[in-house]
Amino acid sequence: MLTFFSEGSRQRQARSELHDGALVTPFECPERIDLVLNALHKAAFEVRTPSDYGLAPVLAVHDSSYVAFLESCWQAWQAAGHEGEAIPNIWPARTLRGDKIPKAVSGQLGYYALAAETSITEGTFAAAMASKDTALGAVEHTLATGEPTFGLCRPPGHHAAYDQFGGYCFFNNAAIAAQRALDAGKRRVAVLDVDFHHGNGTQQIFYSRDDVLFLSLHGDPNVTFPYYSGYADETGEGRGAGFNVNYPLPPGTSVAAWMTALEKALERIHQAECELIVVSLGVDIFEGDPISAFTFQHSDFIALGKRLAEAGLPCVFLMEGGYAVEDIGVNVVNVLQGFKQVRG
Ligand code: SP5
Ligand code: ZN
Repeated sequence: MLTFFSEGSRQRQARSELHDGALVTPFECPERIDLVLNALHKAAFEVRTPSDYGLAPVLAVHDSSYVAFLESCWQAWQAAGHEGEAIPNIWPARTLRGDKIPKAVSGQLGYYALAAETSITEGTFAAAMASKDTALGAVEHTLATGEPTFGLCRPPGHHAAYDQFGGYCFFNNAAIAAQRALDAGKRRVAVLDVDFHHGNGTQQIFYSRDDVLFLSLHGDPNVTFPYYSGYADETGEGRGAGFNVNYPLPPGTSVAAWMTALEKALERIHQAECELIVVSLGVDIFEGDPISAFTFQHSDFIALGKRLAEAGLPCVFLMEGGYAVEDIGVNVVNVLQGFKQVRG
């Protein structure tokens, strides 16, 4: 299975993440890339550099003012004389106005952010551009050949909504890839999100559409980030009614119970006659993940890859989360190896 990866992903080198009330070194760190690349090389996977696909595929799912904000934010933040990294500290929360986009960068940050852990820094926009190119390189190859692909996206994407960043995400790589597949002629695409956290951004982007079926298995939002999205009663609206499926699961959920939810998701994908699956592959479902609470062991990732292969559809795997850095390489490779064992 071919992997796509863009070196530009290294340009995000944030120093700070607001975590448990302190600024810490971000869990979503550049070292994640090399640990996955090393494991891929060891397993003899070929890694290819994607083309530059420009901004058009980003603007197909994101707001142009939001994209312009991401591009200019770091410069504006510095010009305003702020010393640290760009981190929001006020939002258009429920009792404030949501219809104003302030002039000051601090006001814009709150408008376009959905969480405060994710700083914007010098290379953030460039890395987000590289990450969506990785996703697009992967989906283009799958569309052209029918072969499965893996896109080693960094930064991840599934928390990024139409006009909001957060949860370490800026551009929604899975949404960009799914939209590209539709534009290339697929009639319906499934985005299957197995990251520990709910893919609120992907859900929001496609919530009123029936051409993308979004399904997510994740930690119960009552007790898990992003808290305000990911409940089972979020099922889509308008034409999209029935095309959004959430499987919130309690912390500590067994792999067997998780796999039962996966069976239901795959059944729904089959029933909806999806023609391609984009897998939002977060390996933060690993038991050793420092910020998550599911119980996957190394070998369970092989079983996951096998089961996805048995679904029989063209498959694009895109990297989302996974922060047990010493283990994320083997966990990713195990999914891909499991898939290969079934589909060659
Ligand atoms: C792509 C992705 O996996 N994003 C995750 C973003 C999570 N951000 C906030 C996490 C807060 C975790 N708090 C748990 C503390 C456990 N000790
Ligand atoms: Zn996650």
